[in-house]
Amino acid sequence: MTAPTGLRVEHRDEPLGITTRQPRLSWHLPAGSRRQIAFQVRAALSDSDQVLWDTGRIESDQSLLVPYNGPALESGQRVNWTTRTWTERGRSEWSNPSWWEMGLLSRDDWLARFIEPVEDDDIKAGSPRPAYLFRRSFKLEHDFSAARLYASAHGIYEFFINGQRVGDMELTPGFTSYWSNLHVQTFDVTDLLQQGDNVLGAIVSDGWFRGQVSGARLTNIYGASIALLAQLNVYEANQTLTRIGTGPEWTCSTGHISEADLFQGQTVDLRATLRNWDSPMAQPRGWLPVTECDYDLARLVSSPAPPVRRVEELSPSTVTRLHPNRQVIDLGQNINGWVRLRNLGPEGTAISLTYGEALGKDGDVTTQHLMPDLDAPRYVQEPEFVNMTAPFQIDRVVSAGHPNECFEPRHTSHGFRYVRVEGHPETLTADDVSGVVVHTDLRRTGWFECSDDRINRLHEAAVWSFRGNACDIPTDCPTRERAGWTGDWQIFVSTAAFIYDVAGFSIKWLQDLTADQHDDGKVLHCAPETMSAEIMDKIGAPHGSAGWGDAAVIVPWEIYRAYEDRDLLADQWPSMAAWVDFATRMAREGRHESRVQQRPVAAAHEEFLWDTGFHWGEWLEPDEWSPDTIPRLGTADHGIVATAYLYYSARLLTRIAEILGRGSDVSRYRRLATAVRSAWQAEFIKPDGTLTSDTQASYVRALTFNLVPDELRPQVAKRLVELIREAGTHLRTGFLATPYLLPVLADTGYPEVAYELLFQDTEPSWLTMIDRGATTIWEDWRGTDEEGTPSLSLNHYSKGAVISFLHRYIAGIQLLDDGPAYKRFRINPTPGAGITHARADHDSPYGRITSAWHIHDDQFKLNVTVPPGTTAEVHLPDGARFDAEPGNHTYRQPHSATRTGR
Ligand code: RAM
Repeated sequence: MTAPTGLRVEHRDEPLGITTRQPRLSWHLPAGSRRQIAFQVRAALSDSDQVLWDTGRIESDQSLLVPYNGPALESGQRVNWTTRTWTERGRSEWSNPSWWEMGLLSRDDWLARFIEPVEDDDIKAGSPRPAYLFRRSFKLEHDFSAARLYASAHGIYEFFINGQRVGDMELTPGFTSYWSNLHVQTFDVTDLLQQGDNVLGAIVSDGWFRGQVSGARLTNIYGASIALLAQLNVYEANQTLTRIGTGPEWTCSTGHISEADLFQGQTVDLRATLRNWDSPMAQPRGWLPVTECDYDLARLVSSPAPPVRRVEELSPSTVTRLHPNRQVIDLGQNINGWVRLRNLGPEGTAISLTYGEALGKDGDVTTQHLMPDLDAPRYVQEPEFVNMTAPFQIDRVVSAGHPNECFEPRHTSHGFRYVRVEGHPETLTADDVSGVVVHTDLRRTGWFECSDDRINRLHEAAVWSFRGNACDIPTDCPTRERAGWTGDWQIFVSTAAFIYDVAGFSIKWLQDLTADQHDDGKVLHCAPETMSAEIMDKIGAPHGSAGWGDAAVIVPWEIYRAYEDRDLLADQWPSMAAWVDFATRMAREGRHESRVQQRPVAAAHEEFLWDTGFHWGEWLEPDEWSPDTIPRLGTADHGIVATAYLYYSARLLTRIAEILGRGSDVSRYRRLATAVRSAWQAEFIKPDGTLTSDTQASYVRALTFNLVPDELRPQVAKRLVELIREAGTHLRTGFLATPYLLPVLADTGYPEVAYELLFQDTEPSWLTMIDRGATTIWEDWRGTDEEGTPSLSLNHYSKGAVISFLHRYIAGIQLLDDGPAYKRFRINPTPGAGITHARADHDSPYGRITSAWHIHDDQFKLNVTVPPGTTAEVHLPDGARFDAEPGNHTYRQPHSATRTGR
């Protein structure tokens, strides 16, 4: 019989250098089997034949995240492992072996010390700054069998050994809350070294550590100096370990990169390239000593997420010469990354590249809409904000005139579809330039396709928006702010989990959210923190907003649902409980001005009403944005939103406490949730089912979070539909409610209204974006007006959460709360709007799920694939229900039997 497949360690495909001491192992059941009855895992150190750990036969259906429980592992140990299972078909073969390798686990493993360049104070203060080259030569006396490089930096590093680039990761070590977690990358460099003379070289630039971050373009937020940390471990044939670490033997110089900043761009003079600086031939002169620094090594860990890579290259769809000195490249797709330019003209040609998402009326690249549209005088006078409106996303290169010369700025990144090229004597062709797509190298896990091309393009745009905003952290946009806005990821995470494996990516981000959380439980607007409490106070938008801070609860919960990572819930428990306790205290201790006016003596339920503090509220409903939006939000009463989130998070916490077996917390948060729900009802819902805030978003939230008494649900849903009709069958939701809008309509018996909104193509709507040529999702409903004038960012994924309706309702693959990782799921397709076929595939942790339907000659035919180890309940549009075991199934019904509506 066949064997288990798809062996994985933690949530990683390449578990090299992990620092998790008890890595968790997962596998897929043998093809064709239904249920795992027992398993056995066997592990051995790679350099020994002896079994290190053998579980023996364990009666269990667990095939996901089974913790390694053998003898403690040491730094650098490599483990080979295999598994076999017992299913209803008997015992399987052993799987093909897989492996993992431990990283450096303790500070004692580090001989290396951080090194910094010697810099003047004015360089430390200013930005952008040059990238630095570091090098060290050394001799390997003996033959060797293996070598690993462990590296990290304050800044962004690229490593070279004997003139060759090490690995294919980009923007390493990535973005984390650096003083709490600093990631170390591990590289197998056995093939790059030689017996005899060798050189280690690194290029280090500002990156997120001290370069510009956030919409305010703040610099030096983690420190004023960049630093490099690296250690080469070479295992000689006789097992002796030679270690070469960064330290006083290293030297440093500036080189061809005179400026490098993630926002600003990169400036390179290829004539200044130091030839062979990283190869053993050269003996460079004039290199300077480095400063050794004793920074904390205890925060060094491996990343739970996959690395950032160059994942794809796009050829330009057009190159237009606007006038002799200026041409515009159109990639045909808005992306995050950079260009690779292979034709740099004759020696001394100075080329500049300006990256943008839109063209102005003149056909030239415009970036005006990417400048923060705030009440400028108010902010710009603050010394921290000087950069806020400076031009950005500009690379500059001067050619050295060498054949095969190439420019690729790997110390910056840009959000763009268009590039303005100035100073190039020739008209560029597709052979000269490509767009390099750069983001976290996530594993694709989901696809959707249907008979309507515009809906398919909407899906594509949402996928690209996510790809454009998954550059080591989930960002709001890859241009103006590039910040890990908590609200945005809270909104999108469950949608992202349909299309990519975002477990490791989210866990990494949550570690930073937690690290930066304040002692009082307050969660910041962004993770990692990019704008301090002082700065947010100055802007008038203090941290701790409902719907944003709730990411602390919602993100772990959604990751648990999609991947069954129970340990994540346990790890995040203190953070999530602290957030809910913070919100509860805020509710108890304060009252909004307007409520004090209206009711001098507080009503009893107000203890559970959260109406103080700063909240973004629903955020960016159609036409909401103006430069004074933030001051207005600062004084508004957001009680109806904040209390709703307090209830939702308290309810999730109750459920999570149950899963974790935290008995007293279960009753505590259940009581809290009940009290908050009653308070919300007492304050915001009228006897006829209308709400005190008569907006679509309020009704959507009330229904989705189950804030409404059962008997009023039909009225509340009816009012939502009325509001939609009053708006000419248009949505009027902003960030928070948009993902729930179509699902809630379908769930309350109005699937046809959901479809009408989905297919609406006058403003505001999703298809307006597609019809106006969007290749990513806009931040504002009016991202581009009728005239083609852009406003705000054109690449914000939040409204793209609508595609979860395509997966969950049109194709109908639904994750059930009591079936994490799709162990139990529902297939419940909702055909409508003349769609004749639809299909979604999802590579769940147990394997591929498919739901594909076709309508032909009044026959509705559904094909379903249920992976081994799971079960599905299949609901047909005529109301029939079936239980489906692992395998492929086909169902048919007359299409005319489809039930729509209430
Ligand atoms: C915007 C960001 C983000 C949003 C916040 C409130 O500036 O782009 O999307 O979450 O504000």
